[in-house]
Amino acid sequence: MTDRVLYGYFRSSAAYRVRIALNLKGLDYRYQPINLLKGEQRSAEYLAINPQGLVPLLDDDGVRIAQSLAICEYLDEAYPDTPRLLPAEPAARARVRSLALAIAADIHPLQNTRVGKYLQTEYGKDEEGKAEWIRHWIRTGFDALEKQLAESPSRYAAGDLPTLADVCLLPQVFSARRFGVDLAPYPNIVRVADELEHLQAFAEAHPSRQPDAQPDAM
Ligand SMILES: N[C@@H](CCC(=O)N[C@@H](CS)C(=O)NCC(=O)O)C(=O)O
Repeated sequence: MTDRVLYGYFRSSAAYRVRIALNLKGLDYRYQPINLLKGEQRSAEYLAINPQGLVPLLDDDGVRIAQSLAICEYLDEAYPDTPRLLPAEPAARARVRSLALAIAADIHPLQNTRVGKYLQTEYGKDEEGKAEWIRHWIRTGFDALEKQLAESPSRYAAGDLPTLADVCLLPQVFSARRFGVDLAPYPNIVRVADELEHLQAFAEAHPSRQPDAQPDAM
């Protein structure tokens, strides 16, 4: 039997992506919580398996991969008989990657714990200042994403089947709600998120359903 371990944190949106991907593909895994608030991502033990000091990390029977999008693409390539996260046709594939990266590369890094800490220690931002910084970058990214979804509306972010774009979208909407972003200007993003929330693979990956969930920190 394959020994597959996902190192994550219930509220990490990058780990949330990988949980969705594993669920969509029907791949079993063990979940190993890494408490980001306690700094466990920087423990010597964790750095030995992931020098990047971030979650998620997937250990797929000895194949260790950091970075959520690399993990998702690995799963697509290593398990080609499971539902695909990326379409085969080049233009459709590029659109899915483009939407996914707009979230994973351009929005999400600016809301990271270590960025918030740096804003606090080096620039004197308080909790509200940090939250407003995060809301600003989510709104900037969502303004563009909303237009892209409106230009070619479909059931999910990029067609009638969930893809890597959706794997990134729902966790980002979760974060947007958590940080108090007003989603009224983003009807297409909210519509797609509502569709996704009804899919079992997405629902079971929700932060509140993880073993390390802290209900008062949702
Ligand atoms: N680009 C990375 C981002 C990973 C990442 O930023 N993870 C966050 C949680 S969402 C983390 O581990 N933060 C710990 C910290 O900032 O110290 C990916 O997609 O996996």
